[in-house]
Amino acid sequence: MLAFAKYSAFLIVAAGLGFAGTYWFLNKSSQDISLTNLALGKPTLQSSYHKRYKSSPVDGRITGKNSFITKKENRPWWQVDLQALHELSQIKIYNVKGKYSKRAFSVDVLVSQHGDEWTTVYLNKGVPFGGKGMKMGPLIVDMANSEHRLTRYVRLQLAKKNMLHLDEVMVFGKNNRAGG
Ligand SMILES: [Ca+2]
Repeated sequence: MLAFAKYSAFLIVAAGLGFAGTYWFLNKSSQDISLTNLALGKPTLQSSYHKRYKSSPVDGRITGKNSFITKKENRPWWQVDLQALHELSQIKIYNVKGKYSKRAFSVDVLVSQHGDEWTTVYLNKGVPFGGKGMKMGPLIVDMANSEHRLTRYVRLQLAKKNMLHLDEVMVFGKNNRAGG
């Protein structure tokens, strides 16, 4: 009886360690995938330049200030080239602090595999969002369940005539080093 009890206890501990190990492994692998900011340091382009900034919206530094700004025009846009096809999980858009933050509320998100044909994957439709030092957090666009998550280019475009300016844009996903 004592031997059986010891054996049972051993099985329970072993199963517990097994579960903990599996949880740690799964958790670690999902973090590795979703926490890679694929936009970091990648080439960007925008529809026009109102002013040039030394800071960049893809340098990983969130300041609450503008890091790019277009001229006032119809449907201005900004885009980043991830330089290969990647499976995206999430796009995080940090607005600038102050009254001009509302300009970005009409932002749409478009994606393209080759930079020629674009598919709209998200319409923000005027919903307020913030960023560093603001009550509201950044705009988070879920891409993990999008049928268009495999992409190379990500474009942000206003639905209206205005100036497009933001602080930081992060594009998370599975890093496809082999390219595609
Ligand atoms: Ca920045």
